[in-house]
Amino acid sequence: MRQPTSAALNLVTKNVHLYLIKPSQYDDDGYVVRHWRGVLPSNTLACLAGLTQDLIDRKALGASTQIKMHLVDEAVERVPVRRICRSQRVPHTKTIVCLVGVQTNQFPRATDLALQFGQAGLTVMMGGFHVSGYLALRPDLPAEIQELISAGVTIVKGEVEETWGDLLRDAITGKLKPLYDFLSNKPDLFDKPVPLISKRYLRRFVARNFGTLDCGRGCPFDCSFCTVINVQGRKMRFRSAERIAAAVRRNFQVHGVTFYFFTDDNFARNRNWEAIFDALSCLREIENIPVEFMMQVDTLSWRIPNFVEKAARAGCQTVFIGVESLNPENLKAAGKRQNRVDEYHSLIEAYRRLNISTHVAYIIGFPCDTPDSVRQDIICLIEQVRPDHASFFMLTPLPGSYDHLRMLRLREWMHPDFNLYDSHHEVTVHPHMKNGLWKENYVEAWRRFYSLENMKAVLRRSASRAYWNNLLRFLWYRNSMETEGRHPMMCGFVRLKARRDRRPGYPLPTRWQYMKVRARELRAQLAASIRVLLEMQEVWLQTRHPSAAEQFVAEELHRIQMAARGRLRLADEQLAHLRAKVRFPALHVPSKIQLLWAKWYPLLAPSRVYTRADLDCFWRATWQHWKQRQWFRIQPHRVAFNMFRDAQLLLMFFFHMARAQ
Ligand code: B12
Ligand code: SF4
Repeated sequence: MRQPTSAALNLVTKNVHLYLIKPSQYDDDGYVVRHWRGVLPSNTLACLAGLTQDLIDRKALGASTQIKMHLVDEAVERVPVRRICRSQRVPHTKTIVCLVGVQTNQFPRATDLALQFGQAGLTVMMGGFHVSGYLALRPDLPAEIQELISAGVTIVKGEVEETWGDLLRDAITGKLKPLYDFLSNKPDLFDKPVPLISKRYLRRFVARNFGTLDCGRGCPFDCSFCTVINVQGRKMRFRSAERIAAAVRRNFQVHGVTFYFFTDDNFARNRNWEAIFDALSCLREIENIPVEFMMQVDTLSWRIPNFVEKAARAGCQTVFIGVESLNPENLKAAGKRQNRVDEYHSLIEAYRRLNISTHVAYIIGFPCDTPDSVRQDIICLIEQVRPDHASFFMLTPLPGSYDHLRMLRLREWMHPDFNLYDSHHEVTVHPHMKNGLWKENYVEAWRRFYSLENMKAVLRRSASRAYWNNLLRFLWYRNSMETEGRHPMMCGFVRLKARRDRRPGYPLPTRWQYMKVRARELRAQLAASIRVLLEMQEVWLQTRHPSAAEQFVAEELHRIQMAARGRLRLADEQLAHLRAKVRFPALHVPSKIQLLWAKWYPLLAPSRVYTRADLDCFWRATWQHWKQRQWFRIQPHRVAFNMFRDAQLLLMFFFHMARAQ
């Protein structure tokens, strides 16, 4: 990396506000998508924050240049456009805005932001997979990119671990070029600064102990729908195990982070996997740092000697696997030759045996898919392959993938609006699923997989370590689909909208119009969220694993009942509890009176409730009476009683959920 050369410029610019902004996407009504709480923090933000902090610590941009870094993730907070534009008005201050990690579906929003900042005279740069992939396979400059460059926005192609300092120096001195191309110069990651966790940023997410880290980049395979190979390359690069372990240790001690999403596209092909797993195992076993993680792997990973065993020992909680399709013809067409459909079940079992949850990625819309074949394949996925979770995607020709290049060359129709390239919209014409049938089948796949029956089946076969992890993911996924109809990976909790954050070209509603629509939406979303919560509570009641003491009491009761030839007296039940007390001293032994009451009032023994069906039935009937104005049929004492029971069950649900975290 070049050393600081421009001492003179520091006399002019003393303070630099560096805004790293991860843009969001517009929804189908043109509003910016934002949530009160997100689920997955952005790794690109963390990566660039790590690189910047390293420059600051080393004073690599000159001793007198003060860099103030601001992280803004538009998925969970509003971009303070006016404040950012004003920040440069202070003398000797420069504001640099970086639109980071811009994916194709975020490109239209990123463009609108870039143009606003550019008009205010700020220095603006944009990077990420869209620009890198779009320009990787095309010799020409597409019109959208040309427009940005003409507006003074600098476009950065490729990864910047070795060039971030140079870029910032050019930005501070006003010498930025219109386009930087680092694609052919991929950085070695081994000893580069690791992604930096920010506590302030994590506060905007559901789980504050959640961090991200990319332990390596690249993938040796050849899938035609994937952009990774054309941007990060086929040659695997990786970080040192010692640096990863040091970051995990520090993040635990300073921020309490214990769970990671290792964002590598294919951890199994990271040549350093064994050293990384060993280092994590040491942290867990010797330093008592309870680190856990999820990672992405390929379908052959389970065959790598010791891989699954070492992953489990290192704290792997979930693997995300690209099975993509159950139809071998589809896999062949997509160049995914490494996937063997007949081995999928063994693959899932290999991980499940060691209590690692399995989450498969499944694409709908390959050339051989038809409505019938998709339906059959999803049933087969649920009944025979039996993964714990599935994420469905609509096949999308992402710029930077061979699919996109082929369609461009053949001049096939692709939707001109990149905002829709989120694998959740139809952006091409499918030969066998026209007129909305493709989306219908895609939505049906989600519904079928996340049906109450399948969720219960998954939870019943989950080991207790994986149980709450699986249940919470179900809650997140169902909530995303039922409340907003959005892809869970692009959704958080409680949708927020700002009246003015609307896509250019959409009318700006008056305050009154906006409030009316929002009130309706919020009411519908609240109702959907409550429905999902109650459904998940029922799933939990029907599948929850009894504690060791509960199990013991049940077995004792059964034994006594058998001995008494089917007659069970209250005294027998108390005897079972007393025996359990000998083995589990902390167990509360109910008195005879309590047991008697508990027989009639589940209220006094909520742990014996295994369904909320009677409650649901009562509330449905009460609601009917209310609607038909038959108020005399509503019994206030029963309403109060059942409200109390409901509150008690809900508390118990939350209590168990919190205890599992
Ligand atoms: C992790 C991940 C996610 C996570 C994101 C959360 C997280 N924890 O980060 C989740 C699961 C939510 C996700 C969701 C989706 N993802 Co995703 N995801 C990834 C993945 C595997 C890793 C991202 C990452 O951390 N990369 C490492 C960072 C450091 O790389 P980077 O972003 O490219 O940044 C480097 C450079 O580009 C550069 N840079 C970036 N920005 C800037 C800015 C400036 C100014 C400069 C100078 C440099 C610069 O510097 C960085 C360091 O070198 C990538 C694949 C990949 N290998 O990157 C896919 C990927 C980004 N995802 C992709 C897609 C399509 C999606 C979804 C649409 C799929 C879906 N329907 O769910 C959604 C969209 C979500 C959204 N709206 O953001 C595509 C994007 C392709 C495209 N052209 O848009 C990718 C490339 C995967 C693929 N197979 O093609 N994803
Ligand atoms: S295995 Fe995954 S990361 Fe690798 S090329 Fe295929 S889709 Fe992309």
